Amino acid sequence: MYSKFSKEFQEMAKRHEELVSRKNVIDTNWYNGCFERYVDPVVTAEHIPLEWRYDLDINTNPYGMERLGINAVMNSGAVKFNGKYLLVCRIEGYDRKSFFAVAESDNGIDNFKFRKYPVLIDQTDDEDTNVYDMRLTRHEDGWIYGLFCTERKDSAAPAGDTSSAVAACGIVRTKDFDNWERLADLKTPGPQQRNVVLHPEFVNGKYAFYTRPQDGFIDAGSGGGIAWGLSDSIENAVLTDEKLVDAKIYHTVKEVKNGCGATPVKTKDGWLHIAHGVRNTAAGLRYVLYAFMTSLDDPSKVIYSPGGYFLAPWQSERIGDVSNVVFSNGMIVDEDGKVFLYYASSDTRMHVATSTIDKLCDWVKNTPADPLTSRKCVEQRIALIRKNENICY
Ligand code: M1P
Repeated sequence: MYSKFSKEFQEMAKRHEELVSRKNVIDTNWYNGCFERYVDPVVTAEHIPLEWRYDLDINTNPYGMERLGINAVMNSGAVKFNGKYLLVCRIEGYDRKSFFAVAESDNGIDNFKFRKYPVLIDQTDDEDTNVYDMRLTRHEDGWIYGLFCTERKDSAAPAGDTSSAVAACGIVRTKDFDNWERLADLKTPGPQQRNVVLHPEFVNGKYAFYTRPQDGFIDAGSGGGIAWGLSDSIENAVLTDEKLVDAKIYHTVKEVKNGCGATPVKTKDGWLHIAHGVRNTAAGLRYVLYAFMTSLDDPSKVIYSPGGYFLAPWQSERIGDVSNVVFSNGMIVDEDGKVFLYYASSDTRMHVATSTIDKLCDWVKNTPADPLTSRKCVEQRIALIRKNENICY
């Protein structure tokens, strides 16, 4: 019999503690000179505290059944807060609803522990059905903002269509990650929005947003790619114009759609972005991460655009609820330039990759652009081989 004080529960609690306290180490089977991967995911469904999943009262749950199970922990925003590496995780219950919870670690690669309760976000007048994928921005106005996707059933869908939804950008802000203030949803010319990111600095005295306008819930369609707009207010944020920044392009890693990932990082060379690109395959959509850099003078202007992907699903990362997906919406940079890139694999679990700002800037500035045809790609590769042949030191 399971109860809070039973031997069975104590054993389960011990196994859980061992999991969440497990040391994580660099995976030596991976090398690309740019970033390190780690042997274990940093947060999974199994990391969720037992008391969030089990009724531990022997009177109401005599068989010790898990009734409020967790299906996945994925797409997490990230920020350094009070010296800790803090994730606002997207947690998905067995009931398919996602919600947010704060997990913190002293070193950013293991021992992530959840705060006592998940985050309870106020509703607006238009109730959200589902919320997910929060990007955290420490803004120069003094607040930490969380921009997330809010999803509601499409009221214009024909009767019998119980799938069509409308996605928009919800906004909350906090100073301590316990108390959250909900602001009005972002209004944009694009009919649907996902993957909206708040730029950390004012631009021309305004709040600046990277958006991803889309025609339908899944289909980015004429949305074109990652866009940019300015708003006078954050409490009632409105973009009257969305200018295309980084277009989706035929026969590239971002052929079907793309979207900003973590809040861009300011470097001496420009604003560093790790975004996701999507292409179609016979097995369904494939999501990879790619990188680009925008100008310090004009953060809506792309100045470096290395070809191909930066990070793709690898080994067991390929398999999950939505296979062949990596997705990132959180990155932390330490004062010494070490980078912690948090990414989810296959909409199932969270990982970290580490690098440095110097390496990422080198990658973005010196990796050649996609030449866009097979012929030009072969020419590019032959040039590399010839260069290697001629090295004589
Ligand atoms: O399933 C893969 C991802 O699909 C969506 O991303 P996008 O808006 O670019 O299509 C999001 O729902 C994301 O949460 C999910 O990981």
